[in-house]
Amino acid sequence: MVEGQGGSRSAIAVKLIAFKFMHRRAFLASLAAGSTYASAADRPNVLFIAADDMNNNLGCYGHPIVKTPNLDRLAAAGVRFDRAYCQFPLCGPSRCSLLTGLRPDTTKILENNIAPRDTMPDVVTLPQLFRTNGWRSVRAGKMYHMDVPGSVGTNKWDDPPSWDVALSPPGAEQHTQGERGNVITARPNGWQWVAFPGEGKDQADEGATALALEAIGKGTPAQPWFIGLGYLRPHLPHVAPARFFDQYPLSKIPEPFNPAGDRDDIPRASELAINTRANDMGMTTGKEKREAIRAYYASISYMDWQVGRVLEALETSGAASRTLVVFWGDHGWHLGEHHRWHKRSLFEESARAPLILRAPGRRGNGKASKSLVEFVDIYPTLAELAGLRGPETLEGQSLTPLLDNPSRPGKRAAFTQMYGPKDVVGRAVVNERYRYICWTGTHPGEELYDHRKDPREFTNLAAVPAQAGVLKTMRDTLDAGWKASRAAW
Ligand SMILES: [Ca+2]
Repeated sequence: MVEGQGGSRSAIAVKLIAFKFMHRRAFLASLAAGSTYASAADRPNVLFIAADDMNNNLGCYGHPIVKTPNLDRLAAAGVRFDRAYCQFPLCGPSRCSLLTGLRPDTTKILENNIAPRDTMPDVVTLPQLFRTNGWRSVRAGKMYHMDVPGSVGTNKWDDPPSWDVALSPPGAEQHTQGERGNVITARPNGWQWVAFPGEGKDQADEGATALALEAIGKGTPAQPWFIGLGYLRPHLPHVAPARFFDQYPLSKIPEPFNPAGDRDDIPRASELAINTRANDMGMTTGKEKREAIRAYYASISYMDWQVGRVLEALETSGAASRTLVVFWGDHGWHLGEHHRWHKRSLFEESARAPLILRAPGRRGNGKASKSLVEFVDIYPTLAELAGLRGPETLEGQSLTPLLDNPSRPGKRAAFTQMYGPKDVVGRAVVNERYRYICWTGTHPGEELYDHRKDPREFTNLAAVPAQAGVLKTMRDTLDAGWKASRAAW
């Protein structure tokens, strides 16, 4: 069994850890103004779905192989954001930023295994804003940081004031019985894939779905709900029913492509930041890499299937027409690009992540937006859609103009930052055409990529004399900061 988990897998339903937090802070009332809705029945529910380490390899984002029929349907009924960027490509810092509406420089959470209130005792989180205004707030699975697989089933770095009910379903994770292999031989504990028979009642994501279904079933028009539904997959270990692996014959999975010498122009800091994972995580054969990719894809389809069950229950409940549905990945994930397998990178595959938002009745539903948006924008967007006023200190912008007109220009630039081992500090900015990365600390360096000519970021233009003008513009954009790149609305 997973360390610290205890109990038999068959008894997961009754082994869920429940926490009720009854206290409310009086000061919140002054920060979180009341709803503008005339009656409680007008207030929308929020189904807030996160997937862990989820890059943009979804069918609805145009992936040629990955099958995600349920998320594809959600995207077809909502607005799909094609250029949404996380603020920090690591679970804990990204989630804390998104859930507080504040950037990592403000949250001061730049590493995993820190609870939001460790650095921000008086912060008003997104679910807390809803809770304080009368929504029933439920956490099902991973919302704030949870070390996977090490702390699955615990609430170590949760934020109690965010929730009326908070449950961390335990999961068998890498101990699941089934066909298996190592993604990285040097770290077998959790860095594995498992294709298991049956439906997986011993998986944490199954428990999260069960809780979400229960919470939706308990919903009433008199009290709206906010359900934070956090799936662990496709995060390692890549554990999924065998039938999802079977959707991806190994012969159909291409090996990662990298041109010769690609890494020659990548600064030392970037390689240090992602650590040994820049070296194909020790994988040496094409078969190993294809197996790792297949397992990631299978985990995505498994997560998608779970999402589908919840969306179906929402439809059946009759509440869909008064429910906002959001799907997001906390950051991206490399699958061999630049010989990288992981996050903690400021390349596109790691900094960009999916964001789909379905708000009933919006004119942009069914369309995609190529406008630049940031995850820090999600908080003010949902607050506005629910008629709530968030704290004045929020550092994002409501995206509601894009929900009606997805082709409208968005932000002038999006910002992602990172701190790594060995005093590595990186800041990245993307605009309509270019990505610029500035590394400071003991290993300074710069990167500049032209997405129009080089969308896979193979050629670093920072040292090319003819690009000096672009380089200066991007340096200036980064130095001017996020306030100078806000959308015009
Ligand atoms: Ca290169």
